[in-house]
Amino acid sequence: MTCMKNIVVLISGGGSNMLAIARAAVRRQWAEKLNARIAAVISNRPDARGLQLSADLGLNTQVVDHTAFADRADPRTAFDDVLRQTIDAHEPALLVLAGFMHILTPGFVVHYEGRMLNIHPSLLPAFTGLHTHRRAIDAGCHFAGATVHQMTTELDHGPILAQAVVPVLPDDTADALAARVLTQEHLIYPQAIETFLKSLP
Ligand code: NHR
Ligand code: GAR
Repeated sequence: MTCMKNIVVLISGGGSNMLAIARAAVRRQWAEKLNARIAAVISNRPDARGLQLSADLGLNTQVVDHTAFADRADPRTAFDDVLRQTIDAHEPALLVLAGFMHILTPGFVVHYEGRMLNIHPSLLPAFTGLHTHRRAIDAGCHFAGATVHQMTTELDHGPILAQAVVPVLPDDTADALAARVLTQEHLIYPQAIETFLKSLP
């Protein structure tokens, strides 16, 4: 179909959010009801477990390895240029970051502004950046969670589309908290994407 809304998913690791999104696409009939499909899953790490998961689902997978650009004068821009070309070959209506761990340049973000979502494992605006679960425990937070937001050029900022809250338990470890948050991510991210798809022209 010519006007299919293509979704491109960026991953770096386990790919459990990608899997939740792919399952929702089938279960909720995004192709039939929203004219939307996952056109490709792209990883910046060749060893990402999510790549195999994606391939097992029959999804189109690609790798753009950021370490291959290390010797360039401007490695981040060089990587982003190739990543952008790889993504744009799919003419995406929506770009979804799902555990993508590589910071993107402002030029890249501007190119996709208004059609790029991220899930961040904290209750934004608290704990932008990395090691969010360790930091929430160390700060004595009683609650933690995850946030789906539109991306802007400011790291881990942008309009919030969905949040989920989980308790921080006594003697929690960062891993235990991360696992608790992740189960909620799998619920809110597909839902937020579906709502966002419905809002697209
Ligand atoms: N890029 C821009 N420009 N803006 C954002 O808001 C972004 C982004 C790229 C990724 C996801 C983000 C998160 O949800 C994300 C948001 C990676 C880092 C990071 O420091 C920070 C935030 C996020 C993702 N990455 C290191 C880097 O130097 C590498 C860390 C690693 O490989 O383990 O790129 O949390
Ligand atoms: C998720 O918890 C996601 O929120 C987080 O990484 C995990 C990826 O899991 N994202 C970040 O930390 C971004 N910096 P997954 O690969 O199994 O979806």
